[in-house]
Amino acid sequence: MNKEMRLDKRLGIKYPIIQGGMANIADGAFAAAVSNAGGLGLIATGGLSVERLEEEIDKCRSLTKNPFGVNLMLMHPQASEIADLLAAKKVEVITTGAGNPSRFMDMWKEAGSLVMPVVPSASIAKRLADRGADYIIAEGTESGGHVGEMTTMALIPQVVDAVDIPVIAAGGIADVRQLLAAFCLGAAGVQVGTCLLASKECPIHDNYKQAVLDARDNDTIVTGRIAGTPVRILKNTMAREYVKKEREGADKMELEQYTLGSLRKAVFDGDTENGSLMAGQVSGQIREIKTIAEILADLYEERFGILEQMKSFLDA
Ligand code: TUI
Repeated sequence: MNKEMRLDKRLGIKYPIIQGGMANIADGAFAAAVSNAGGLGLIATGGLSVERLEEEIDKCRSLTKNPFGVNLMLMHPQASEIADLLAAKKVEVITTGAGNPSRFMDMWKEAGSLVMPVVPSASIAKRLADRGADYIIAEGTESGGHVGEMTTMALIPQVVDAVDIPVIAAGGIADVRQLLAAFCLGAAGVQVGTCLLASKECPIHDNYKQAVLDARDNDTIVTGRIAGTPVRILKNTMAREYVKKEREGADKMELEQYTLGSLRKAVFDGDTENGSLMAGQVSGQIREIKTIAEILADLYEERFGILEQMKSFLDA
């Protein structure tokens, strides 16, 4: 692979690691903490007004000299206004999720931003690469939050083969083994979210962090697979009720009762039974709270030991 394509080389940052969007969680201070630790921090727009977002961008700029970005959640009711703001503020990196960002891409590129849509399939990746994306972030269904159907293992090589631009792997990556596996699949970098929930700097309620630490491999569930918007969260009372009602054929309005404001309940109130605790399948391998700097170093600096073990594959 062309080295310049690698995320860390392209951006001049320490690690080829980008932080996932994380609505209602990743504010300016958190994104700056990730960027200061050597990754690419992102401010999440989900749950923020345009005015609050502008404040968070200014705050992030005041807290770090390193590159950072903004993730535009395209289901945001003010997505167009936010898109304009990102161009006006000349945000260095723009990632998008939960929809098609085509209508904004020319404007962002003219503003000099690097555009990195998050996608769940090779066909959508190809469409957005042809439209002028700089990187594709291909996200497997192992992720927390809004997910597609494809697993990271099956998705990444197919996206790499479908596009001529570098691909960042997301979904199911929380330690160095998974990071190296993503590079073996052809990725130019990785995106992580769940492992950063268990950081000292993460502003979520302690109950949410504890729930991630307590989770075992099979403790996430996808709500909304039938009703429309699939979202992976930790199993709790709300999730079980939701999926039960969904199976019984409840309509969207009835289901919304369970989800309305539920992410905020988890993040701010620490309500682990009725809140929506978005988290990925890697929750089961996360055992302790660390600093962001420790999490990123553990993800990357340990790679030599694993590669040493892999050398047996080079033997005749
Ligand atoms: O967007 C995410 N993850 C998210 S967004 C979010 S906030 C939210 N909360 C409740 C309900 C819905 C959203 C929490 N987690 N990941 C990236 C992602 N993008 N996953 C799937 C997609 C996606 C889906 C369809 C991207 C493009 C797309 O294109 C559709 C089209 O027609 O082009």
